[in-house]
Amino acid sequence: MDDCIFCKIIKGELPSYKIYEDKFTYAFLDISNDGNGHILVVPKHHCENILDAREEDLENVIKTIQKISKHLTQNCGFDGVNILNASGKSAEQSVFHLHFHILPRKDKDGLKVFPSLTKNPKSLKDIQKSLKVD
Ligand code: DGP
Repeated sequence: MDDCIFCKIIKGELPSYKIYEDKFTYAFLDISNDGNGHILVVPKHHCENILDAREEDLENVIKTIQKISKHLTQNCGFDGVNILNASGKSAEQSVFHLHFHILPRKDKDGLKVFPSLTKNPKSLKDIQKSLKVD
């Protein structure tokens, strides 16, 4: 995609701090420079988000996420990772090239990665009824 910033980063037309690359995926530091090393993992094949991604791209991306996560925990002194994705404007996606955020975590690092959500007044049974995949 000509006007996609992540496509430009993948092609080297825009600079990035590369963490990992293979034939199908690219991982680089998020420009926000927050947390303890905020990494983005993207497929090289352009798609907007999880809703239009090809299965093969999802497979390749999740494999890269695991590879980097193992590296972070086995070689870089981290104890765990958070994996986050926003798909769609309503989900606060801001760059429309599929990407997963990896946030390396240490025990008691004090990072607040998950927002605390308001309680849903509906019962779990009612929610199941409206959301279940048949
Ligand atoms: P999201 O809100 O989930 O769509 O995340 C988009 C992320 O992309 C956001 O954390 C900031 C990051 N980002 C935006 N533009 C650039 C850029 O030009 N370079 C890098 N490295 N990251 C970017």
